[in-house]
Amino acid sequence: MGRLVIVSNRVGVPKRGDAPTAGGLAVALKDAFSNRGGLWFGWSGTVSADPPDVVKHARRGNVDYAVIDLSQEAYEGFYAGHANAALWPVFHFRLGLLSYDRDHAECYRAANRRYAEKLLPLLRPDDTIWVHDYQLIPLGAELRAMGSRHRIGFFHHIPFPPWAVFSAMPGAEEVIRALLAYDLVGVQTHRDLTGLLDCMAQGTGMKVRAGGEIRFRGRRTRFRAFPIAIATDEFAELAARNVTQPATQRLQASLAGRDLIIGAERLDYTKGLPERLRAFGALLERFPEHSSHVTYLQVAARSREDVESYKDLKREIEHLAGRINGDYSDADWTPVRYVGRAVPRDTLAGFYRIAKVGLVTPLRDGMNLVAKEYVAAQDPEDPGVLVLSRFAGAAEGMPEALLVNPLDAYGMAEALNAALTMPLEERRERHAAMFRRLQAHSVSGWAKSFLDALERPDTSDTTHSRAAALSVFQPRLLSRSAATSSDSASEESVVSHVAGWSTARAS
Ligand code: ADQ
Repeated sequence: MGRLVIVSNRVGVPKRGDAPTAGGLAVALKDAFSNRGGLWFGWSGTVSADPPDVVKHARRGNVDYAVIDLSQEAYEGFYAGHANAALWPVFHFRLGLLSYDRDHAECYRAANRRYAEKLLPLLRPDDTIWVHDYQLIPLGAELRAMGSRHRIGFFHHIPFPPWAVFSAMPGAEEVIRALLAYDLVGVQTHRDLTGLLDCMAQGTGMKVRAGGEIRFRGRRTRFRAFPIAIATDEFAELAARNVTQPATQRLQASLAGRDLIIGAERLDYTKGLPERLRAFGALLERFPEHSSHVTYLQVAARSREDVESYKDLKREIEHLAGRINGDYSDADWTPVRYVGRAVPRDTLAGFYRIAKVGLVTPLRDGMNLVAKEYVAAQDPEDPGVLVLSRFAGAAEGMPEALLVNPLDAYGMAEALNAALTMPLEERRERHAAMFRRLQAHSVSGWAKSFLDALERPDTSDTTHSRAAALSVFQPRLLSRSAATSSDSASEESVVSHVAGWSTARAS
């Protein structure tokens, strides 16, 4: 078996001797390297005024790291510009925030070309290449143009809108066509797969075959859903351990017996933070019995502070939190606590565990790992309740959460009230069903199913990738099918639905 080569926008080279605890994706990908070794290539995270045109190398265990810096111009045009100001909003359905600049789009292509030029000499003929996320969509096409004949897969971590939305971005066809350079393109959910296949059919004008593939110039590109997972048992243990740690104990003591609602994410307009604050305000207005009995803690790690829309968002959140606290606080109670920075993963796990409600309400999200981590962190004997946006990919596999539309403040307030007053038996049942499903789909299984589908396309299509995709395709079917013999019937109906859809689009 050849090496695995992972390419991601940001590569954190671990310090020597670091335990591999960083978090979600890093753990998943390290696991994928574990039995075959390989190369991890991407941006160092450093912007150099005058970048040395060199690749920096490091070796940790059986993984070689190779990273390059970005110039200030590439950072502004490629990363802050086209990737974060054009692609990020359009992929999250936010056309009003889409800011397109032709020079930035050219910088995006040029940065991907440079990545390809630097990566190509490091490759061996039998390497398998796995490219991650929207910053690197054209990388496969650039590598092909330079003669690469490797197996190359691409995983898209964020939502995939239908063509009616995506085509609003100038140059949309070029982005979509670039995906045909890959052998396999993976997205998170059935909903994203539907959007992707729509874009492939309409953006290329090509026939999408039954099962979701396009054949073009002797290459077959397959499109599949691979819902990302977390290391559930490890996270559950981490949370249980951290309940007794000082940070969690201090938070618990400061609540003085009040219920805790928790939200945690990067400070990003896709995460629905202002809408969430309005919903919490609506809870206190509509259900005054909770006044003085509940505290909402929002932990929001700073992110992309040099993009204008992120500065506006920060101001709006601070204003809303201030207003709610001004309207409802008491001398001994502050309803909203806002922590504007990243907190260590183990601390966050302890916080999740003592929170009675996990409030995870993005306007759009590829998956949303916080939803899964919150459920994994709960005490099964006395679990909290997850209030989850129906627009998070995670919602497709978590029907037992209280699903809400994040734009409906009063609807969310009702869900919060239901969560805060839910009887223990119901909380246990909902939690147990979600926890079991999380345990059944490990993060290493996610990486394995993608790589199997990439490297053994003909066998894997009927095993891992299909099973993994089905776990989110039809949550209701899944919960029914767990103990019945209707699995194959359910599976067929889902598969034929997708096949029928793609055939119809193509005609
Ligand atoms: P993100 O948009 O970064 O990921 P998410 O999936 O929620 O979002 O993962 C965030 C991670 O950061 C979680 O592990 C969470 O615990 C951690 N985190 C959140 N807030 C934090 C804070 N304040 N301090 C420290 N850690 C914090 C993208 C896509 C998602 C997709 C993932 C993985 O946007 O939809 O689920 O990739 O594919």
